[in-house]
Amino acid sequence: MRPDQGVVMTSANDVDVVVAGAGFSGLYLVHRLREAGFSFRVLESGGDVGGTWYWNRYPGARCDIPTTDYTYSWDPELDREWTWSEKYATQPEILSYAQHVAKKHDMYPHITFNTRVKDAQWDDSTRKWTVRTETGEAITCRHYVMATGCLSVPKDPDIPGTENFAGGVYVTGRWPHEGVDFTGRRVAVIGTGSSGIQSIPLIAEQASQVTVFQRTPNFSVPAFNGPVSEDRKAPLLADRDAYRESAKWTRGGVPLPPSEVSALAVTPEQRREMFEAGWKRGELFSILGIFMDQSTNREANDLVSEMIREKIRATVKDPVTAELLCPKTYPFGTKRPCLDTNYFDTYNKPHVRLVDLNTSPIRTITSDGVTFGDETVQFDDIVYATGFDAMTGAIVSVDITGRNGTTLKKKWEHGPLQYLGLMSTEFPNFFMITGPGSPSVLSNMMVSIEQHVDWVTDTLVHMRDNGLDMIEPTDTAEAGWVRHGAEFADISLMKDTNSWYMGANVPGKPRVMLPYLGGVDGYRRACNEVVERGYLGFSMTGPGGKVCNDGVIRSVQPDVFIVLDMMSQMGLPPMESMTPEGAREFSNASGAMRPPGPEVGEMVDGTLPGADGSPLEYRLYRPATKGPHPVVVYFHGGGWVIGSHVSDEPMVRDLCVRSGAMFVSVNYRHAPEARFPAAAEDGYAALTWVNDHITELGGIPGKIAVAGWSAGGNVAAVAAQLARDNNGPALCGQLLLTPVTDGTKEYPSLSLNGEGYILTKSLMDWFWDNYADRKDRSHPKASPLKAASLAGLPPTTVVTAQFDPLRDEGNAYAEALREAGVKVTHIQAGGHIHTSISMVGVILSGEKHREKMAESIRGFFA
Ligand code: NA7
Repeated sequence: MRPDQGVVMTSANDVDVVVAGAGFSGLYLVHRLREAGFSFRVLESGGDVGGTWYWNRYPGARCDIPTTDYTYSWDPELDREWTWSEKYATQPEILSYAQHVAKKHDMYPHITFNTRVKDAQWDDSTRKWTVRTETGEAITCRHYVMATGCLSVPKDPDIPGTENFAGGVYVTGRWPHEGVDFTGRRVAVIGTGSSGIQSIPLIAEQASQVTVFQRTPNFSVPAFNGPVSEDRKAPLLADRDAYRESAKWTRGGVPLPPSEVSALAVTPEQRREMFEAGWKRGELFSILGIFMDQSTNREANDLVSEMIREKIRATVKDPVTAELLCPKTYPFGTKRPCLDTNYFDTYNKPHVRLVDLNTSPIRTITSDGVTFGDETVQFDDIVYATGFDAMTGAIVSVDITGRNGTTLKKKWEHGPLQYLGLMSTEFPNFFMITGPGSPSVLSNMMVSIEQHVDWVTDTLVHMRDNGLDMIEPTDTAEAGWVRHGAEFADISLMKDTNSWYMGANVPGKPRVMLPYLGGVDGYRRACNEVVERGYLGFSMTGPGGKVCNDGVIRSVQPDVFIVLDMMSQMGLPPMESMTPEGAREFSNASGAMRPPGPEVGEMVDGTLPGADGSPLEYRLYRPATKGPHPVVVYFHGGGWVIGSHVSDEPMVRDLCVRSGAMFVSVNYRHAPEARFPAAAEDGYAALTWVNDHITELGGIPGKIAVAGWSAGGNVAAVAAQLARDNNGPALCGQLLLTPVTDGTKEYPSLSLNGEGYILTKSLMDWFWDNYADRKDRSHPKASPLKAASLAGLPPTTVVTAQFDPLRDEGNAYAEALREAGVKVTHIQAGGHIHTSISMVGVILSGEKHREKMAESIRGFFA
C-alpha cells in the first residue's frame, strides 16, 4: 500500500509470483505480470516506488546516463508526455518519473510498502517458495523474483570509532527525506566515488568548512549538464522505435557507434582531437569508447588516462592537491568513472581541504571530530559516501534457502554462481533482475532491466503454456557461464583494479568480476539463443513433462567468439574453393591487416639451401638482449600449401621477445607444386644448415630446438625425428603448436570441430590432398605419429586447442611421446581454435598460452 492511501490493497498470501523491490525493475514486472495474467505481490522496503531513486537523496544525486535514454521504452507514450528538464536529471525528477509511471499504470495497489523481505524458503514437495517479511507476513508463491537493485545495500563504514561521533551522521545512500542544511557547518566527507563527487560541490556551497577524506582518487569528467540538447532529442523524435531498438543492440544500452580507431594508430594531434571531441560530449560511454582499444590495451588506456589527468591539473590551482586528485594507480574505466559538475573546481575554494588517506589514514573518529595522520580536526557533521555492497549485497541480505537447505549466501561464499545472471542451481523458480553475471551496472540499467523482466516473464508464460511449473539451470550450464564471465574478465584491464565491480570495496568479499563484460548486445544474443535452442542449460518440469536441453551457451573464449562472429558475417568463401594460388593471395591479403607483433632486437633476411639444393628464404628474429642466443628453427603453418617464412611473423616476434631465444623462421617448398616429402625434407635440411652456421648467425652452439604451427608443427616434428635418426643435430626441445601428426585416421575432433572454427575438416582434406597421396600418409615423414618409435626424442611441448579439428591427433602425439618416455608438456588451450593462439594483439586470451610456450622454450635451453 502507498503510505498516503492507508488501505491494504494487497493481502493475498498465495500467489504465482512474489517480487521483492519496487524500483524500475519491480514496476516493469508489475506491468508484465499483470498483462500476462499472473497473480503476484510486490514487497518494497521503502515508503514509495523508485528504489535507488527513493533512497539516494543526497545533494547532487543524478543519473550518469543521459536521462532521455534512462527511461522506459515499453510505454511509447512516456516519451511524448514526459519532458526531462535536464540532460542528467536530478534524483527528485527521476523519482517523480517513477511515481508518474506507477500512477499512470495503476501499479500502487499491487505494491506493499514499508515491507522488507526477511527470508525465502523453497519447498520441494509443494514446489513453492515461502517468502517471509519483517512485518510478519508469510506468502507462498510458485516463483520468487529479486528486483532489489545492484547498489541498494550501503556497505558498512569500516572505519574505527564511527559509533563515537555525536554530531550529524549522514550516509549518501540513506539520506534524510527532509534534506540537510549544512549552512555554516564544518563537514567531513568520506569517500570520493560518484556520490562523493556529486555531493561535495553542493555541500561546499553551504558549509563553512569541508574536509574530503580520499582513499582513491577517481576519474571524473564534466557532465556539461543543462537542457536536453537538440541532437539528443532528434533521433528519438525522428524514429523513436528504431532508436529504442538500436539501444538494445549496443554494448552499453545507449546508441553510440563503436570506435574503430586504435589510440596507438593515430598521431598525437589526432588523438588529442578525438579526445577533446569525446570530452565535450560529457557522457560516460563517449569518453569510455573514444578508442577501440582503450579498455583492453594498457598502453592505449594510459594515453587517455593522461589526457584526463591533464584536465584535472589544469583545473585545480594548488599543484599538490591536483596531483592527489589525479588517479594513477589503475586504468581509466576499470573503476566506475564519474560525471560531475564543478567537482575539481571545488578544491580551489579556500574552505575546502583534501586529505589523502594513504599518507594520513583515519586513526579514529571521536565524539566531535576525526583523528587522522598526526592531527585531530573537529566536525559538526560526517557524510559517509563510502559506497555499497554492490550487486550481491541485496540478494544475500535476504536469507534465501533453496533445495536441500542450501542457502544462497553459502553457495555464493566464493563468488556468485549463476546462469546468465538470472538463476542459480538448487534455487528453482528463483530469478534475479540484473543480477551478477549480467551486464547490469556496466550498462544503461533501463535497457537491461527491461530485457531481464521480459526474459523472466516470457519464460513464466512459456512454462504455463507447456504445463511446466519448475525451472532450474543445470550444473553444466551454470559452470559454463561462470567460466565465460571469468574469461571475459581475464582479458580486460578490470581484473587488477580494486573496484566494486570486483567486489574489492567490501572487506572479506570474494574478488570476482561481478557484472558481465560481454555488453548488452552480446548478452541479449546469448539469452535469446538460450531460448531459441530450447532453453539450453535449463531443466523444466511439471505436469506437462520434463524438458532439459543441457549444454553451454558460450564455450569458446570470448574474444575468439567475437572474431568468429565477425568472420561469419563477412561471408568469406571457403579457401578450398580457391586455387592454391588464389588461396595464397587471399591469405597474404588477410595477413597484411594483422597487428605486427612486438618489436624484436633485429630482423635479418637470408637464404639457405633446401633438400634439393634450391634456396629457401628465412627470416631471423634476434632478441634485443645481449647475444649469443639459443636458437629455435621455426616452421610456419598453412597446410603445406600457403604461408611463408614471414606469414607467422606476429607470433614469432612475440615468442622471440617472451622467450629470449633467436628464431630462424624458414620457408619450405609448398604443395601442390612440390608434394610430399618436399616440405618434410626441406625442414630437416634447414635445421641442419642453421645448426652448422649457428655461431655466425649469433646463436649458441648446442642450444637449438625446433618449433612449428599446424603443418609447420608437422614439419618440425618430422625434422626432430630425422635429427634423432641421422645422428643430429642434437635438439634441446621441440614445440608443436596444434600440429598435424596423423593423416591416416579420422579422429573425432575432425568432425566435432570440423565446421565453424576457421580450419574446417574440408579445408584440412584439401591440404592433405594437395600435399600427399593417401598411400604416403602413413609414412612417418607425413604422419610423425606413425613412426616405429618415438623414444629418444627431445623434451616436447605440444599445444592443443579445444575447438581444433586437429585436437585429437595432437593429444595422441603428446600421449604417445609420453608413453615412449619423452618428457612432455601438454598445454591444452580451453576455448581456443586452431588459429587463435597465434593471433597476437587480436585474441588476448591466447597470450597466457604463448607465455607458457615461451616458458617451455626457456626450459629447453635451461
Ligand atoms: P563508490 O563508487 O563505491 O565510492 C565509495 C567511495 O568511498 C570510494 O571513494 C571509496 O574509496 C571510499 N571508501 C569506501 N570505504 C572507505 C573507507 N573505509 N575509508 C575511506 N574511504 C572509503 O560508491 P558511490 O556511492 O560513490 O557510487 C556508487 C555508484 O552509484 C556509482 O558508481 C554510480 O554507478 C552510482 P576506494 O575507491 O574504495 O578506495
